[in-house]
Amino acid sequence: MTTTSLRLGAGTPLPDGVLAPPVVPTGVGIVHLGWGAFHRAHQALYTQEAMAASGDLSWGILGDVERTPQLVPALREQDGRYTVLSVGLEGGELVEQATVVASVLDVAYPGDETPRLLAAMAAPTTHLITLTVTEKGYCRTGDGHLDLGQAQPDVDAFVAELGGAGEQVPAATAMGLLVRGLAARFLGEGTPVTVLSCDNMAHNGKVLKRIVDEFIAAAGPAADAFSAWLAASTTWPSSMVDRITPAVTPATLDRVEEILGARDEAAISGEPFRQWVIEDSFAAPRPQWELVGADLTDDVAPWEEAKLRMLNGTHSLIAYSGRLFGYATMAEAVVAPEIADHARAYMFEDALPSVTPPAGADLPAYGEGLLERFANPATGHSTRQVSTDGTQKIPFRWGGALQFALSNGRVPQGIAFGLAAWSEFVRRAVRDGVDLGDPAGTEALTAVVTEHGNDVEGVARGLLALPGVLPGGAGNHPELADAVVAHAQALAAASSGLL
Ligand code: CS2
Repeated sequence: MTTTSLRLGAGTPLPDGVLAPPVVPTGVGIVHLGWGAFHRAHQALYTQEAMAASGDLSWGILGDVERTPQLVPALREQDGRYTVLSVGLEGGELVEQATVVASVLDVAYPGDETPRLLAAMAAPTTHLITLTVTEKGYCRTGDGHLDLGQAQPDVDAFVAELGGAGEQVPAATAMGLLVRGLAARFLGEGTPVTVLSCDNMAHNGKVLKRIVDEFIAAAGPAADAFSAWLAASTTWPSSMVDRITPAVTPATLDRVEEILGARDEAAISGEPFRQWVIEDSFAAPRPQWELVGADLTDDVAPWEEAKLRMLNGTHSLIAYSGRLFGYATMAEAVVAPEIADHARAYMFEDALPSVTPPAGADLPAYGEGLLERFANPATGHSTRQVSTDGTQKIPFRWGGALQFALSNGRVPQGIAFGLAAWSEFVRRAVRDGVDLGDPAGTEALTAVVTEHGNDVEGVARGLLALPGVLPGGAGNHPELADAVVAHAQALAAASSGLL
């Protein structure tokens, strides 16, 4: 590791080969909720490039940092600059490209900066509120409705703020922060705004709007005028986002430091590939992302389906089975003899046939391309990272393909293997006291394993029956359940550990 006292900032000279920010925004046009690694490697980069391509510099980003407050002082010290390191392989050679990004003007932690975030969402110069708060940030109960247990303090603050009596207490949830920001906008100049979900969920815009509607309903008649404004002045497009972005490790930061000759505490790395398909339904101006490769379309659903079922669904299968067989990285696990055939069976026999092909897409080629991307060892993408939040991810990843197969009289063996790998992962994690990485599901998952102990079949059947994981009764389908149990028993016989 190199050590240098130099810190990345606006004035840092950048070595040859590092791409410097082509432009610097003149003001905040976007408030982004859930400012994390994925946003930094994806939307913030598209936005920088769109500003450069269009010459419209009004699209600076203010990021709400939900989970990593230490990044707030770090980014400020760096004048908002950070590095995206693209890592790929070409002809077996590592190819790296460092790009310094300047589209993020500032970040704020809602713990103590809720008033600032609310004011930014209310500002007429803000035209877009975007989100990557992850599936669990949508604050839903197992049956998909707003979890008032979590959201009630924000509902109370929302009612108080609408009545002009609020103290702008810290937001308890991302959903609360969003609705309270919209309320501040309504109470201010009330100019139209687009709310764009960039989370990995089917119909993410609709899911978000439904939760927001439930939040507003919980406030009762006090929110009637606000609701009317919302209906007239906001849109909620869906979008599909894609770029494999591994969690930052000390090694990532050290490598970026070597390349830059300066320390960057907010650096991240990602694969070279990226894709963004956005429903073209905006209530207000937006950056010209289409100039830099984003696809603005009337119908985003086919791409959402293809990506979630083929990419993310296969990812989850590889991650859970990878951890059972001791593979730390996705690249090792996807080609492992115990896993590769099951991943292909899932991808090509279960997921692909269930997808409505997006216009112009070649789905078999898309699937092969995904497997190649997963096998890129340069990213270091870990099975542990992808195995998190199973109860939140499984419904969107496996649910649709499962329903499709069962309604066609077929038991999907790839999905059955994936569910079995998840079940064995859960059983062994609880048995060994390993973190499930699924805060929203931990209580229910632990209860199933506690009830069935080391009984592989009992745990599998218990998990399949959990509400909210599999769509409408699919978990009780007798042949599916038998197939999952058979795979779980085979997995238990083949390996007993857990990485
Ligand atoms: C992954 C995704 O962690 C996960 O669950 O499946 O984050 C995946 O890498 C991205 O969706 C790729 O765009």
